[in-house]
Formats: sequence, C-alpha cells, structure tokens
Amino acid sequence: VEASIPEPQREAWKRNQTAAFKSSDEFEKEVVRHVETSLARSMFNCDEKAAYSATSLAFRDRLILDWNKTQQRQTYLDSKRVYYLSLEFLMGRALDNAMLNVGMKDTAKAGLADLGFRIEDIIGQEHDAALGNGGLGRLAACFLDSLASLDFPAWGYGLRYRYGIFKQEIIDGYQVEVPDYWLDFNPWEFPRHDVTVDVQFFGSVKKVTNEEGKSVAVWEGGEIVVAVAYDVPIPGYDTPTTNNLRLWSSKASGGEFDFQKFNSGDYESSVAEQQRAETISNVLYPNDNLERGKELRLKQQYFWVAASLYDIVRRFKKSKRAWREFPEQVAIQLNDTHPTLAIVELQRILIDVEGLDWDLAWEIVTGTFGYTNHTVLPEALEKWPVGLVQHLLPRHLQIIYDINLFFLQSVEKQFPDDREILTRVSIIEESQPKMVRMAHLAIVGSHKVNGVAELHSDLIKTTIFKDFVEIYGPDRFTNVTNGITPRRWLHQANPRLSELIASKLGSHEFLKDLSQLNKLELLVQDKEFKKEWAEIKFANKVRLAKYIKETTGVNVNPSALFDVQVKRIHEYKRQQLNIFGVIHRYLTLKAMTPAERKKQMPRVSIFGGKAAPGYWMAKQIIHLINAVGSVVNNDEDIGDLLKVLFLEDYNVSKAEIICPASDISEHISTAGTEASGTSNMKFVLNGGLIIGTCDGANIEITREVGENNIFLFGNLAEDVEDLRHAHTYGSHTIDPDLAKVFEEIQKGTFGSVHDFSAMIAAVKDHGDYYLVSDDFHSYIETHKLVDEAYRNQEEWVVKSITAVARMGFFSSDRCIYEYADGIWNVEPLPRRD
Ligand code: GPU
Repeated sequence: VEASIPEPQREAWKRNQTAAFKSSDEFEKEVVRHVETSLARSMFNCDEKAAYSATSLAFRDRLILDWNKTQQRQTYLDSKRVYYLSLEFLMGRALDNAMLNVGMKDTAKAGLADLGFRIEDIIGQEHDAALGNGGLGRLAACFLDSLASLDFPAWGYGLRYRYGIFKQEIIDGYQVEVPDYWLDFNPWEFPRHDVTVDVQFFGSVKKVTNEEGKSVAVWEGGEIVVAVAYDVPIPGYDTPTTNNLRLWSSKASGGEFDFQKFNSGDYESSVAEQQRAETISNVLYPNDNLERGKELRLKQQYFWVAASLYDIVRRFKKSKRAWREFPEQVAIQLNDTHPTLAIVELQRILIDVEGLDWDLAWEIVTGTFGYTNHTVLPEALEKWPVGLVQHLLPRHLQIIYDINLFFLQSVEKQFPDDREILTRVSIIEESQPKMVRMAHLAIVGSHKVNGVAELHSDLIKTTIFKDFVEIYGPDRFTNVTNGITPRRWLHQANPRLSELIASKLGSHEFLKDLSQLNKLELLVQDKEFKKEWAEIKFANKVRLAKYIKETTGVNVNPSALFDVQVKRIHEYKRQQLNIFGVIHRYLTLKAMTPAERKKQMPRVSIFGGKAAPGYWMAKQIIHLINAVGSVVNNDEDIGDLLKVLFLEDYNVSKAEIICPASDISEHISTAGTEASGTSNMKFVLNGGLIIGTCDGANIEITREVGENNIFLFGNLAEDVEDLRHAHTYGSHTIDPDLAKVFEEIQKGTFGSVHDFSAMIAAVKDHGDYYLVSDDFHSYIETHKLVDEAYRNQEEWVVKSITAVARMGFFSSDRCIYEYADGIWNVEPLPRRD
C-alpha cells in the first residue's frame, strides 16, 4: 500500500515539520509540554521521576527526528548495511548518553535548573537497560555507539526481554536474586505495532513436486508466535547519524483460532496459549560463559533470528536487486553462536521460499555471515540435542543435515585417509543423545571467524577450531581485539578528566580519534597538569567513598589505595584468589606490632559482580567476601589499613562511578581463559593501573602501555595444561602462605566453615583447575610491588598519565573500522545536513 503523501500536499507537511529544540528555552518548553500532556501532570505534582520522564521524552523526540532522516537517507542511497545480531545489549542508562552525544547536556542542565531540578538527580532516576549479563552484552552496546558515531549504516537486532538481568541483593552475606522489571515506563523505545513477523514453530515437513517438476519442502502446521518490533534510537556522538536497535517482543497470534476457542467456552486455554507465546521474550537467561541447553532458550534464539531475517530480507527485496547481490548489500555479524540458526534460516528462505538452488543460496549465505567467538571454555560452547531441534524446527534440522553432508563430503575429498577428522569436525556430534554443535555450524556458514584479543584468536586456531584451519586455511580466521567507547567510559563517566584532556589537547576530537591521547605524554613532567590529574582521581575516589558509605555504612579513607575487582563472579575470573590474598594481607597485618602496622599502605578492597543463580560455587565466593568484610572491617587492630567491601548489584551505571575511582583493578583470570576482558580497558582509560595475568587483552594493554605501567604476575597460558596434568597425576603441594589462609578459614574466623570447605577442596583436593595455588605466591609478591609503587605518588601519577596516553588503540571505533574493513566490507555514510 502506497502511504506516501502526494506531491501537491507535501507543502503543508513541509510547513508543519517538527523542529528539534535548539536552546534551553525551547528545551524547557518541551519538558513542560511533556509533563502537562504526555504525563498529565503539572508543576504541582512534578517529582524527579516525572522530570526525568519528560526530559527523556524531549530528547527522544529530538533523536527520532535525526533517526528519520538517517533512515530515509540510508534507504535512498541503498548502500550496504551491517546487522549486528546479539541476544544481549547491555545498554545502561540512555539519557546522559543522549544529551552528551547530541551535544546538549549544558543546554539541558540550564533548562532543568530553571525548572527547579539538578541534572544529576534527574539522570539518577533512570533505570538501567540491563539486557545482558556482562562483557559480551556490553561489547554489543559499545559497538552500537561506535557504529553510529562513525556514520555506519547499521542496525542492532535483539530481544526485548521483560526482565533483564536480575537485581542482586546481599542478605546476611548471601546473594539473593530479585526480578528486574524495567518496562513500567521506558521512554526510549518506540513500539511498532505495525511491524510484526509471524514466527513458526513445530509442525512437519512434506515434500511436494512443484509446477516445474522440482521436489520442494513445505513446512506446515505447528504454531505461530508473533514478533512485534520495538525500536530504540542510537545517537552517534557529534553527528546527526542516529541508528536503530530493533528489539522483538513475542505475542500470541490471536486471530480466528482463539476466537473459536473463546466461542466454545475454552477461554482459559486461549489465555494460557497467549501467556505461553509471551513467555518467549520474558526473561534474559542469567548465565555468563555457560550454556545450559534449555528448550525455551532455543525458542528465543529462533524467534529472534527468524523475525530479524524476515525484516532484513524484506528490506533487501525493496531494492529489487538480484539475489546474488545480497552479500553486497547485507553483512550480518553473529555475536557468539547464539544467532547461528540465522545461517540455516537464510538458507531455508532462499531455497524453500525464494526457489534458489542450493549452491547459489549457500554462496549467498556464507558471503553474508561473520561469526565472533567469545570463549574457549568448553562449558560455554553451545550444543543442542538433535531431537529437540527436530521437534521445534523440523525443516531446519533437515537443512543442517544437508549442510553437514556437503561439508563432510568436501572434507573427505580433501583428507581421504583421515576418518578421525570427519568425526571431529562434524556439525553433528555422534553422542548419546546426538547434538548439533553450533560453533561448527557457525564456522561452516560464515566467511570470517574472529576471536576478541590476540591470544584468544591464536588459541581458537590452535585448540578448539584447529581442524577448521586445516580445512579452510588460516584466512577464514582473524582477530579483532575488543574495545570500549570513550564517549561513555571517559567523557560520560569521568567528565572532569575528559575536560582536562580536552583543555590540553585543544579540542574534544580525541573522543572520536582516541589515538590523539598520545599527545598527553608530552605533559608527564608538567607539575600543574600532574596535580590536576591527581586531584581528579582523588575526587572520584571521594565520590565512590561517599557511595560506599551510603550503601554499606562503612567509612573508607579516600587516601587509601583503592583496589577493585568488579565483573561477573566466576571461578575462572578468580575472585577466590583475590579474597584469599585479602585474608593473607589481614593475617600479615594482625601478626605485626602496632609500630610496624603504622608503616603499611592502607588498602580498600572492593568487589562487585553477580553470580549466575545456579552457580553454587560463585555464590560461596560472594559469601566468603562478605564474611571476610564483616570481620576485617570491624577489627580495631586494623582500622583504615584494610577495608573489604562487596558492592551490591554491580551494573553499567555503577561501573560509571567505580571505574574512574580505582588506583588498581584486578584482571586475574587463569591464563588462557578470559577471551579479552573489556573492563581492564575502562579502568586504565580512567587512570587506574592493572594487576593482571598474561591473559586476554591484558597482553595487548601491556604492549601498549609498557611493562612499567602494569603489574603482571602468574603462569603463562602455554604452561597451564602441564600444570593441570601435574596436579592430577603428580604430587600436588599447596603454597604455604595459601595453606595458612585455609587454616584460618577452617578455624572459623570468618564463620561458616562448612560453606567455605568446597572452595578450599577445589584447590586442595580437586586438582586446582584454575591454578589458584600455583599463582598465589607471585600474586602476593606483586601486590607488595603495588604497595611500594603507590608510596611514590609522584611516580604513580606519571604511570597513570602515561598509561592513559597509550590507550588509544582500545577504542571500539578502532574495532568497528577493523570489522568494516576486514569482515563486512562496508563504508561509512556521513550525513551532510
Ligand atoms: N563473554 Br561466551 C561474556 O561476557 N559472556 C559469555 O557468555 C561469553 C563471553 C565475554 C568474555 O568472557 C570476555 O572475555 C570478553 O571480553 C567479552 O565476552 C566480549 O568479547
């Protein structure tokens, strides 16, 4: 249906076009209008929440005008687009980011002040959009910011979960999960009730002969769930480009079927059916680096993939181009294996719906997809039981078998004498029950596979995907080291530091060309500059100390060394190593005379992070941290020399307070286990140093900032296998200092001996898989070096400035250019208006 307004009437439209506010007066007008109309309130009942809502609606209106123009232009120019498929987008708050990206924060600040509000209080009203678990979801959010800021025509596709990651409460030292219902009022989304896709599940496949005498598959029966689009505008920084994040929400298909049920008095079962459909987009699975193979999770994956591909194909078809041009118009990036069914779905659309032959379709598919791997941990590699896929998606299973058949045939040709390789690389694992290996499917169906840091990309080529390098050659595999957006993680989180840097570099250009930070190195001997630098760090620590006081009641001294480890709780990330180290410090202090104690460097050990609800050991680690905190923080011998805190409900908006306030942060995973890490980058960009292992992006951070500006310790990835082997088959002795820590825990110093015994047994009796004991000594010694270095504040500030100056490489802008160049083959499309 043609919905376009005919030429003669367009004058009237142009005359009445909506104008974006430009001054604080115009902004105020918009806020008042939204309070009075959208919210139906007045100046007599406008609290901060209402002021936040109205401010957000005013900015949303502004963004959508830019959004419209961006989309019109992208459609008109019909250039290649990027689609980033991710089950997680950990966006955090939108208002502050929107104000800064459109360059209107000062305008809004003045306007809000005029109306009786402080901008910080208004920003603080917003509920985080927490549609992700950790690094993987936050990476997707940083990428969206960079794609828009660099003017790439790009869309994100995800699920609109009703419940994001749970809210964490700490009750009596234990984690308790509370549902995160965030949608009661979300001014940042545009429901598109007219943009829907019917998604089919279950049913059966029959072969029929078509008019041309060809046998074709018809997937019929089963049930339909409707996907409804919700659009979230993504503003670029200092550009009118505003991209789209499209999130799908599930709803029952309704229609005649329900009506029949209703008439036959079966109202309840039709309601139940509706609820079942809505369950699909109900909740984000709270696991990080773990796949548990739940049927509903597979349903989520297909629902989201099918709706997104339908949308992408619909947009392509509007251009009336030949199918073989599809990969020239469309690049789809798979954020981990979660969207791998997209490969099968596109093949299905092309052969079953559009009637292409298999080989052409497959060429189009592999030309379109790229796959990013984010882990080598075996428990995180996705596999689905063949029976489940058969039941839920019968046609897709047939196509998977065909893809596998053709793939294995070609491998057999290439390696005629090697039977073993076929078993190893098959997309189907011949286990009991048989499983579909999603990573294998993703590799076979993509033209590029990338890891997320150099070490990680090397590891996937030499371990889990080794055979595929033999088969496809090394060119299919590449590295794109992760990055972070300097807009949120410097400009927004640390405005004073951002302004200091801008004043020295002469502009804010560094926010879009982070390599310009290197000019700061010329200033490392500038006394005044160093003083300001140190003052800003101190002010950020004061702010965090205030937050700690408010949330935990504990007083911390902002002059102490702030030592932070905030990230998901996981044995491989080794918060247990950290807390054992803290106990060792406590015991050492206790053993000292008061005179000796006076000479020690005061420390504040700060932890934060969520444990997956079903991850028992991670929950024990949280409990031990809290238990140690309640002993240490109340020990009068210790006073300010050591405080131990667990900050509840770590999330993006809390990270914005915590990252600028660290002196040192801990990135201490067992070597070879953390694919990249990205918070390591956030802390260094904010002038904190790192204590870390030779793992993930720590290695590249070291290369950039220099070995003198980072504290590395521990065994190397290449030695891990041998050490593990020795633990199991040789004699396994525990580090003596660690043994003393264990004795203290077992004495009951920190309460519940029973609770902590499993953590100790994992090291002592079960092979110490994560090498806690092997790395303990070097960890403790390196912390001593940190204390020593921190005594020399003058030198410490030089390290801090030098490190920041050398962090340019870790901007997510650099990542996006690398993907655009090496994987997507897309160009930016700047708007000239
Ligand atoms: N990552 Br797999 C997650 O946050 N969740 C996951 O389920 C998987 C990976 C992380 C990696 O652990 C981290 O090292 C990396 O920096 C991040 O993805 C982004 O690539």
